[in-house]
Amino acid sequence: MVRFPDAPVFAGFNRPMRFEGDLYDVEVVQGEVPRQLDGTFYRVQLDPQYPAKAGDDMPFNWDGMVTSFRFEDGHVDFRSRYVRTPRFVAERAARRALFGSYRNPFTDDPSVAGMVRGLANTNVYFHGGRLLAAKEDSPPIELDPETLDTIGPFDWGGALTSVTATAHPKVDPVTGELVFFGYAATGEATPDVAYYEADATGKVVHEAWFQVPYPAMIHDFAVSEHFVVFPIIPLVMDLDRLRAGGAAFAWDPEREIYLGVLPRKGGGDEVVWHRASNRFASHIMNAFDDGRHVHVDTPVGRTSAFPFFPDLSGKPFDPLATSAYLSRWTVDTEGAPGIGERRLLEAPGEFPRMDDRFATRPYRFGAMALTDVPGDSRFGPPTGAYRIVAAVDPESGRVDAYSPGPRSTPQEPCFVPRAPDAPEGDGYLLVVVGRLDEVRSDLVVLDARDVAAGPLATVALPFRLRYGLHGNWVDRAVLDGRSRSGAAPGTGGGGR
Ligand code: V55
Ligand code: FE
Repeated sequence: MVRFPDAPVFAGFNRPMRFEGDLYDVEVVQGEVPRQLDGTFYRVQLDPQYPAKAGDDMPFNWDGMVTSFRFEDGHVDFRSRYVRTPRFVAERAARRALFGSYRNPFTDDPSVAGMVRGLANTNVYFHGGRLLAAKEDSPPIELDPETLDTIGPFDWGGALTSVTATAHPKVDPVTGELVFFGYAATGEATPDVAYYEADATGKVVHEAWFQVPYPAMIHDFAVSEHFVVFPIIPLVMDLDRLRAGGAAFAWDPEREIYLGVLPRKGGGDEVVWHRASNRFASHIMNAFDDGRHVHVDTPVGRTSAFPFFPDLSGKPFDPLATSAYLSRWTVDTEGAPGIGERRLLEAPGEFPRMDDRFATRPYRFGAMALTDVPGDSRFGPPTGAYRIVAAVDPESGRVDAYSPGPRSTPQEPCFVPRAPDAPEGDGYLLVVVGRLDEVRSDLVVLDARDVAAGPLATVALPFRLRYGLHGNWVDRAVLDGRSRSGAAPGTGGGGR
């Protein structure tokens, strides 16, 4: 028998859905879906199959459900499927949770000791002809791009020597290479990191190992033309705490942050650590370099954005203190050690994305979910929740914003170019929007060049989607194998 605890995390709009389905030709209730959109938008959402074995459950510990929106000739077909991770399959057979707390193997049922704990719940990306659903504690799971059926764990033909692989790999759009890494690479709370590059076909061509100043969550990283940058932010991981059944990560407000910088395809002994005082960052919008200075653009906040990880100082969680502002970190690889920081935007937000055809290079277009645009009278007072979608220019600080309404929740925007050779930022933003009062979700299509004008089309699902993390667009030509990427000549496509 399944019964979820009577807790806010499982109530109302957040009630587990656990439903897989197909909806052909979803109703378009407003506007017209641009016919140029020819391909599939994949994303992943969090949906627990069973109530957790441990009482202290949290969203990052829920099963990954991949959704696809297939665009063709102004029509959109929807599909959703759970990723059949080894963990999902074992729990389904047992008809109950066998795995315990988030990232804590010491809380598991003895019957699953040693099993891969991955949930494939953080990102879904396409590279080398494969669709991969990923979580940073395990190897990705390959899916059939058409049916979303699970093919199985993917380890780059045995080349993945780390027990983990990031959910935020980057594609170099010029070479088509996938740049990725695993942290806690030899087990939870270990200081080991493995860095890899795979060529456009998915063959691993580079591997380097190094150790971090202290074990921490390395949720995302930065890749430029000539450098790779690993941010060490003090969401610390500790083996003793894990053994005692405690939280996998805790926020340490005392600890400094580090950026580990090494040349692309450099060896583990080439990492140089740059330090700055305590602050929080999670996702990277983009990075670029001039051969000497590396610039990393990321929303920076004063403290951890995650209420479910304890603060080592004992301070209670303060949602207003978490506001993050897109900022530029600069490291001079030939000068003095240290990290320069400059704020790029005055509007707080997260889920930074870009036009992936310009990833790793200088760029002028980003997209984000915002909690506020100070001074914009169209939006009411901030609530701390994401309620605004925006296209932004990291150079000028220009914000082109649209709010789907105070009772609507936009998820991460995904950019799609209007055509393979369209100028940077000329295209569409695809955004899943939750309608809290209608208990339903829409997929909204915005003009990336005029976001404030509101949706070009609203694709209305007659049911709600779950809280989702990340996703990517894949052009039809790439899915059909006619092109390595539909994004631009010579690009890898698929993005992070
Ligand atoms: C995040 C999400 C995760 C995770 C670690 O920042 C970090 C997001 C959905 O799982 O395991
Ligand atoms: Fe993420």
